[in-house]
Amino acid sequence: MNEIDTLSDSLLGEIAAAQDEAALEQLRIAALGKSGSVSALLKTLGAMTPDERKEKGPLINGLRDRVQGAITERKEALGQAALDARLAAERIDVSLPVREGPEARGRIHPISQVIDEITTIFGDMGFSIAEGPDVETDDLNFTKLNFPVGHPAREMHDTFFFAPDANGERKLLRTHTSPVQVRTMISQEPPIRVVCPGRTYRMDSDQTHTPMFHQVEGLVIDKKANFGHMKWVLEEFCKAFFEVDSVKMRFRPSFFPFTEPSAEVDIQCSRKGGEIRFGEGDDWLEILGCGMVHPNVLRKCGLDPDVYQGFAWGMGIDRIAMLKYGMPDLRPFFEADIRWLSHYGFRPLDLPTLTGGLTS
Ligand code: 2NL
Repeated sequence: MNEIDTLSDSLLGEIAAAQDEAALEQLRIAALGKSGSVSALLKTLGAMTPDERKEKGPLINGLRDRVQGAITERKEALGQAALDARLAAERIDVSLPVREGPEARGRIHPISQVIDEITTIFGDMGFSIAEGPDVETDDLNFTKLNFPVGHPAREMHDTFFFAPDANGERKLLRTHTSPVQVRTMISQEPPIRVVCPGRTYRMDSDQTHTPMFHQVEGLVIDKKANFGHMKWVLEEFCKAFFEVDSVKMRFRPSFFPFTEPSAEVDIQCSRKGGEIRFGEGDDWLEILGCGMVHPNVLRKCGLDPDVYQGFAWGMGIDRIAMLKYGMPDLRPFFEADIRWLSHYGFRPLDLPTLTGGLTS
């Protein structure tokens, strides 16, 4: 075998064995570079006789072309192999389940859930939902609701008052959601059917009371709205909320400054082995207060009591949430403990509906 064939075989073998582009570049320099082995052969052509050159020229040039071609080919093959490896390594199986996002992991607080349930039930009965500010005036929280001057609820030790402002007005944290209904009566023409959920505040703190708590109140004003209508509305509410077909209710006479007559309402329940059930048994549980709106309240809110009458009720949300969902202690409600919330919380996309079940 001559010198050219030997060099050709060894170069082509090395090129075919090169494992990456860097090795290939080294080989190219060693063969075709300025002082490369093929370049050295090409330089010998100058010193040859014309006959010798005619014979060796095509052989040496052919070698150069073969080496150059082999390098290009190997480079392409290495590039393709690298791409195949990357495609295989970065392949994504789109059929795998996605990781749960916050919308699946998050939980709705039981109080928010109960407010959603209550507003869904009353919304279905044709009520509007209204909200108002937590910081209220003495007038909207007490005076318009027929609280006499000197009523104990107006005392500093029951109500959170702010320092008087430049005009001497003393704002307060609302002690009930009634000011929202007062605002509704002042700003809207009857008929009124409104439900007002929200935060309320009283200076009370022990095992069963927190200084901030939640209430929902309802108000109906029309020309002939009466106590019988109120009983029906409240009974339908209790059946829907406690998810039972029938429930006995007991209306006991009571007193509120803003209603006359007034009643406290108990619902039938059974208590066995620490478990409470509604719509059965012969125990009673107090769940709300209600009454016919006092004529003084109507008058103070710009309504003529000889034309309009109505009824109202109020209940605490925190306690009925505890009862409905079997939560033994009120305090964790406001501790923002993620472990408690993932146990007692509700899935964010399972919204309460009357047709699909409030808590399906
Ligand atoms: C209770 C009792 C009640 C009302 C709230 C009300 C509101 C207006 C006029 C008349 Cl604007 N009444 N609200 C009426 C009766 C009872 O709440 O035990 N709440 C926890």
